[in-house]
Amino acid sequence: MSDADQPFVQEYALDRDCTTLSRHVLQQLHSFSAEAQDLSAIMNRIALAAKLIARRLSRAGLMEGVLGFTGGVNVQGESVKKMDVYANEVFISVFKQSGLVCRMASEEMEDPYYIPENCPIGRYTLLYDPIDGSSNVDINLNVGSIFAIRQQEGSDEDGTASDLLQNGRKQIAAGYVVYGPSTMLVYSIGTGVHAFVLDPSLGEFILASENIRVPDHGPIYSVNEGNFWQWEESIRNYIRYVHRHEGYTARYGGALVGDIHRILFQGGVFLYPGTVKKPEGKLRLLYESAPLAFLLEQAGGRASAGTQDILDVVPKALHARTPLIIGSKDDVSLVESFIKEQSREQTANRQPSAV
Ligand code: AHM
Ligand code: MG
Repeated sequence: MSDADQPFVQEYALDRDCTTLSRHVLQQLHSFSAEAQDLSAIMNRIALAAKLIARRLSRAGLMEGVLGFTGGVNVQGESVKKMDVYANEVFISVFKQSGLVCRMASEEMEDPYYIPENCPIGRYTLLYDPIDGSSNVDINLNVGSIFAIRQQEGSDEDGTASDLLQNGRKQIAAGYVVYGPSTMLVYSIGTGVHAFVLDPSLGEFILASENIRVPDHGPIYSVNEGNFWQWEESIRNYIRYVHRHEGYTARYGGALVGDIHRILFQGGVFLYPGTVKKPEGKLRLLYESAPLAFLLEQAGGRASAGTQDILDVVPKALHARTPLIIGSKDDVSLVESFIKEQSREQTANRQPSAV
């Protein structure tokens, strides 16, 4: 590079270093309206929660009382980890006094948390999974946080949060944080998908990739094949297809955020299908599947529950689960084609044969 190019390169690098998350949100919205300021402030608070969680995770093996189980079970009947509780409370404490949200609903709380009356109350609801893939925490592998923002609709005077039981197209922002070798925050406010890396020396999330597009097809299939014999025949047939064709490679980390992060950049499909005994699968619609579906659709990908787009699924309850097939659009459609084929066969078998 010639000397003449140097000032440009430096300026470019400096500009990039200055593109913080809150500035980026305002740039995306081309506005300083009250709503744009609120969204920017909300993302800033999520970033603060992520920094607190990342800090604790990075020293978890050196501190007392960070790793392992609490001994309790959550609303889903799953054993709760100490990090789940910590991260859930981190989100509450960064939002409680913010004046930005009126309620918060999380995978770890049976009912939504309502901002107390002595604190400023905002018009948004934060839905979140504070630590996703928490079985990875104790072995120092990647985990994530997932979040979505919805506007409160109606008064919610009875405190049932029934307006949250709407489809995922009601989300106005969604994203995740992946706590890996570096901490990355990926978000969308409906204007594409953008990734930020936490620069520990600045304590700021700095723009790393803008307008990320997931390839239409990719080599990765990501699924817990240990469940093979519990699945419907259609999913087994898809996996058999993948085994018999060249160009596929399996990757499964046991933590959704990391698995989807890989697919976002490299293409492919992540599946958590239902089983014959548990057709609704494992993943929660409001805290996991819908936020990630919003993000992948914004990146040009797809997310399906099998026969319906995830963003069209209306939850019956706050903690409702759905099967999830998400990633590159061609790969998601391929999985769906096996599901359609099975349902066609079942319908044909039910028809009385013509005499
Ligand atoms: P969690 O939110 O309780 O951690 O559960 C969700 C996690 C996902 O991150 C991951 O894809 C899946 O559960 C792994 O489940 P399994 O161990 O059944 O493959
Ligand atoms: Mg989870």
